Amino acid sequence: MDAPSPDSPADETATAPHRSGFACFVGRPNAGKSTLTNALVGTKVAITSNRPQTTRHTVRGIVHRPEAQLVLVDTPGLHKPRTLLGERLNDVVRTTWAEVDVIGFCLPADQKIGPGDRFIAAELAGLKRTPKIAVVTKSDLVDSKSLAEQLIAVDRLGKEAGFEWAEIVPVSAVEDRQVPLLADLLVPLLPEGPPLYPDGDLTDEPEQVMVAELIREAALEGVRDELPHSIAVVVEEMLPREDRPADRPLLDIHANIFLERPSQKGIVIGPKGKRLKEVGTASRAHIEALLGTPVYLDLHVKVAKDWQRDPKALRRLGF
Ligand SMILES: Nc1nc2c(ncn2[C@@H]2O[C@H](COP(=O)(O)OP(=O)(O)OP(=O)(O)O)[C@@H](O)[C@H]2O)c(=O)[nH]1
Ligand SMILES: [Mg+2]
Repeated sequence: MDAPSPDSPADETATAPHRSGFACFVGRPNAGKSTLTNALVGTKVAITSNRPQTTRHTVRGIVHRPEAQLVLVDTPGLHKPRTLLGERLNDVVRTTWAEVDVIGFCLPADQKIGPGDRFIAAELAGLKRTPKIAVVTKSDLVDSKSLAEQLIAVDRLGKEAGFEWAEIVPVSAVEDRQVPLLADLLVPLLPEGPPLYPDGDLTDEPEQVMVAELIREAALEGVRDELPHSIAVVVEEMLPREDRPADRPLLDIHANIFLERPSQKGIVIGPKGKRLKEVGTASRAHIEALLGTPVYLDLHVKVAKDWQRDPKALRRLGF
């Protein structure tokens, strides 16, 4: 690149090259990757929950700046797999981090660095050319002394794995602390290039997938133990209702909630269908906000026996 000549305009944005590229967030389940992705994009592109392994596919969120376009790739939490689904999710993470321009390793401020984190750090060490930023998430949950200790521990984690972090930055996605700063740190690590997505696009998730995810997010609320892992949602059909006046449209959405065992149906449906109705009401509000149209949501609960371990079922459910 040519050095700016002495008489070139002082305005930096006029001369700085435009940058664009991909940054992925990785980390253990529940580390706050999806919440952080949403905070950076400024809208909900990925569902979140306090259950581990909420994210099951990569979700792209796009941050637009005058001088850069930063494409964030939220990934499933890397974990010790116990099912075929778990193995598939880990494969998705490894494929993603091998392809991106910069990696953001998310480590919660309120949890001691453990074997899971060291395992991830050791794998990241193999990606020698990709810059790695350590993102200490959920900084609102600890006092400044604990946060300082965690930053030191994270620094050590990199050194022990054999690499230096490009940056170590604490953030709180919930309280919006240092979130724009993180984008500022990621952008210079992207290659020069034109925007990759049209102006204003915030994600490339298909609407049908986002709708299914919003239903799954509502279904995860309040269920415990193994059940969250057993829930999968597929939107079968989204069709505008016929014979509606132009000023009062209605979108019919038919979706199936799949579980792994018949015994799980009662919990998800609830007494007299109460829980299922709550799931419908909660998710419909989010879906209507997303699509900007009134929706009639038709939910059915079905069993796909042991789908997390069954290659055929996984394929049918889109994994
Ligand atoms: N207090 C606080 N909680 C947070 C913050 N970020 C995320 N959380 C909470 O942490 C939990 C997990 O957040 P997610 O964003 O779903 O975590 P994830 O890393 O995407 O999890 P997986 O998709 O399962 O790998 C949720 O209950 C969030 O509300 C934060 O900055 N502060
Ligand atoms: Mg997630």
